[in-house]
Amino acid sequence: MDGSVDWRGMDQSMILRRYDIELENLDLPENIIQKMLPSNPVLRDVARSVTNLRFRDITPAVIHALHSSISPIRIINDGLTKGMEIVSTLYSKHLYHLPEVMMAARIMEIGISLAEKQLPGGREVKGTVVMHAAEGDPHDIGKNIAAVMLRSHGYRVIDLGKDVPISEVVDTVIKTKPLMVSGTALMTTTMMAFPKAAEQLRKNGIEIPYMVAGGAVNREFAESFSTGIYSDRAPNTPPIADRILDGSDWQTIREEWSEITGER
Ligand code: B12
Repeated sequence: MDGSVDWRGMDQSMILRRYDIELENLDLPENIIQKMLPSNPVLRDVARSVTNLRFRDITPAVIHALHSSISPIRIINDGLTKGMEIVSTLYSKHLYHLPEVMMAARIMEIGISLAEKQLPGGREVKGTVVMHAAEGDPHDIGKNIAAVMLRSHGYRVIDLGKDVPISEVVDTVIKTKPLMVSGTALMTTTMMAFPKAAEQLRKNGIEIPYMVAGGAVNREFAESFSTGIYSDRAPNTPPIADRILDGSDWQTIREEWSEITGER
């Protein structure tokens, strides 16, 4: 043997095959979408309008769902948010890219604004919640969904938007005296804004629960600073707010978290 390779017996088709597609993306987007779509056919159409980026289909799909007596909250949670969850999965698998994610988010928002109009309104306001995405963080899709959930459960939401300076959060809380404050971070570089804001509030004598949420944080982080509590999913937020309304402080919410949310 002189060290050279003998190509004669080799299957040439293997040489031209893209190993990255073979190894990393065995699944096509459509297969993943199919597997994750809700089983209810009406909600399936709603979710599919989001996953397949169909601006034209979202309004008829949501109207059809509303006419099929599916509650607006279920349309938002199990149709629109589910669709966006699938899109996030496709993004993490490098099958969708940011333009697709942005389009899907816009389609989801169109659907949410339609469904939201049918939510029972005119009820007495239970309490106020101040919401924001952390200073330096432009990700607000999850926060917007959580805000819809809270509004639909009778809470007044003061939404400060995204990339909100700590000083603005602190000033607003001092001025409006909410039941709780809720911050969202999807970037590990922004989440430290929460303990800082909570500390400044404590220096001003305010010890209301500081709920933190979003992909960058977890329960352990949330409970690592005084007043911090965690919410992992937007639909878990109203039950937590209800407990605070009933008089639970941040320590009690921590103790009862699993019981309130049904999660571990
Ligand atoms: C959409 C998106 C964007 C959009 C945001 C648009 C918007 N208005 O929000 C844009 C294009 C602006 C963006 C920009 C960037 N992004 Co980006 N983005 C995403 C993406 C693809 C999806 C996030 C999303 O909205 N998902 C849909 C929602 C519904 O899901 P969710 O946020 O997970 O929310 C659920 C829960 O977390 C929770 N939740 C979330 N928020 C809240 C709030 C409350 C109160 C509650 C109760 C629950 C809750 O409930 C939801 C479900 O119930 C993620 C990847 C991913 N797979 O998450 C990256 C991601 C978050 N981005 C990332 C990065 C790095 C960036 C950039 C820095 C990229 C760059 N190099 O330029 C820039 C930011 C630059 C800047 N500083 O301005 C990283 C963050 C990594 C990290 N750990 O720090 C991620 C994880 C992508 C990655 N894998 O690298 N991004």
